[in-house]
Amino acid sequence: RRPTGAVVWITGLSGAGKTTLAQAAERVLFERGCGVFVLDGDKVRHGLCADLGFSLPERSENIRRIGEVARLFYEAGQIVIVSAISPLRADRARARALIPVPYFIEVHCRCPLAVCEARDPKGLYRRARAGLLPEFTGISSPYEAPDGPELVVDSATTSVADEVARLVDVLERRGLL
Ligand code: GGZ
Repeated sequence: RRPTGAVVWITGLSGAGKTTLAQAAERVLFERGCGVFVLDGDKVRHGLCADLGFSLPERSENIRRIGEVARLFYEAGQIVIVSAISPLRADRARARALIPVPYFIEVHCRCPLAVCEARDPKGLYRRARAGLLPEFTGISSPYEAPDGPELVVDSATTSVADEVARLVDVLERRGLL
């Protein structure tokens, strides 16, 4: 197989299922023999971006760094799956601009705020509603949904397996697999 890099950029609210989709897609692509790797916002914030908080300028810098790392791995022929809230359109556009067409695939992992809030696996929404967590996305900090993402998955009504199948389909149609 000719190694073809790509960047799959998954954006969405906290608790929308970005990490779940990223990890499931990683497994499927790995089984198909792809060089694939997940860049997760939450994880990157423990190392590369440990100096950054959640103000909008700090989120922009977080996304800038993730975009640059994604570009390096893309150039090395890897399929990079980014999973980060990346709430601002302009920041995602800047990440997209680093990667040639058609190798950047934006995926909106869509889920109603109420569903994310009901899931609340880490209790972050509860803390945000209580005013204990400032600048929380969807509550007290903006989320700008993508205008023309390559793929939209509705995680409240779609199984993870179906989400992955749809992503694989997009990659195949672009000749990336
Ligand atoms: C949003 C926050 C916040 C605030 C902590 N707002 O769902 P999680 O918990 O496991 O992942 C979220 C993660 C967001 O990091 P990102 O790097 O993806 O954000 S961004 O792209 O906006 O830079 C969430 C947790 O950190 N978290 N505080 N205030 N999410």
